[in-house]
Amino acid sequence: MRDGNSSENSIPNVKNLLVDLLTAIEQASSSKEMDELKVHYFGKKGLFTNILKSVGNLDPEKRKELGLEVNDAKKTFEARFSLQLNAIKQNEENEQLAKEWLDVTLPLNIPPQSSGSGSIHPVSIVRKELEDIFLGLGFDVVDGPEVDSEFFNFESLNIPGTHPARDMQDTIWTTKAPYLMRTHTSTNQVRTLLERGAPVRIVAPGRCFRYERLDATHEHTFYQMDGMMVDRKVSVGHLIYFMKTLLRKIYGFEPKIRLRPGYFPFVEPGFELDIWFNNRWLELLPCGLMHPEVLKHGGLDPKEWQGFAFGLGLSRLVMTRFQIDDIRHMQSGDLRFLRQF
Ligand code: FA5
Repeated sequence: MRDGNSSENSIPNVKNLLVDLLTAIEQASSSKEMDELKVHYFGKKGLFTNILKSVGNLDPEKRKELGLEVNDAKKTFEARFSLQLNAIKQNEENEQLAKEWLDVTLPLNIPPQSSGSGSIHPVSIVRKELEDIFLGLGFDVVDGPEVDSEFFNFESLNIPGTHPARDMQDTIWTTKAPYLMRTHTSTNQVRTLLERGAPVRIVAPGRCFRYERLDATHEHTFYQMDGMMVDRKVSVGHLIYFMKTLLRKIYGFEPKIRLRPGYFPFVEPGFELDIWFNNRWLELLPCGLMHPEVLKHGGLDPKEWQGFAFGLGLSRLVMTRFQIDDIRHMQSGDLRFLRQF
């Protein structure tokens, strides 16, 4: 790099310096080098800055000319600088991505099973069976976001901010209000009504998240499958028929269940359907007739339309299906557990 000290002859130096600078920019290959260049030429003690500082001994006409030239040089520099910096950053990002790239086709360093292949997770096995059962009963399968709004998780389900029912589901909030990790798959009820109108039959399997005290039947991240049927005449009779059909098909026999009143602000009447498992009753399948307020949020007139909804504890159903004694095995990533399926 040439020196840019000013003198009577400093005006040509601006041009020379600029050429040097542009060449250096072209050759720079990292954002660090670019930062250094900026400081070297335009920093407090930079070469161009020094020129400007030492114009005192020039006559006013020359001073003005020099000032303009340095300004022009700075503009040219800034334009080229930002172009080159963008290109460098893009390169750096690509290099980083290339380093972090994971070849999922590479064989894992895991001792091979007898079959040498992986297996399907028990939740996926049962979810697929459920989807097939419901497709056969005229239901569609829908999916919704895991990070959802307070509206779809609570308000649309007749649970306003002050409602004590919010405490029934300990919520994991994001730092961006009003978004949260959905506490249940019931978020799909009003979303589907708004998207599809009525009549409609859907099931919505997916992950839910709660700030829970963990034990053998409670996980912080678990699966549910909500279901909903809305039509002109839907009664508790329909609800019970569908719940019994579901359980008979999934177990292959009629399991021991009990139906008792249950409270959820989004159904009226509401029920808890429990299943006998490991010598005790396990809450599995809460359900009920959809509350008029929910139908209204979905844009429907409750005098014209009725519906039932249920929220199956999918992870718990999987436990009972495969006699898994602790729900925490399911997401433990323990291969000894997974290889049994
Ligand atoms: C609900 O989440 C309601 N949305 C269900 C519903 C839908 C009711 C539609 C009426 C109409 P609840 O919080 O009880 O309700 O959860 C439903 C089921 O999810 C429970 O019966 C249980 O089987 C399962 N569940 C709840 N919390 C957990 C958890 N921490 N770990 C595993 N399973 C859970």
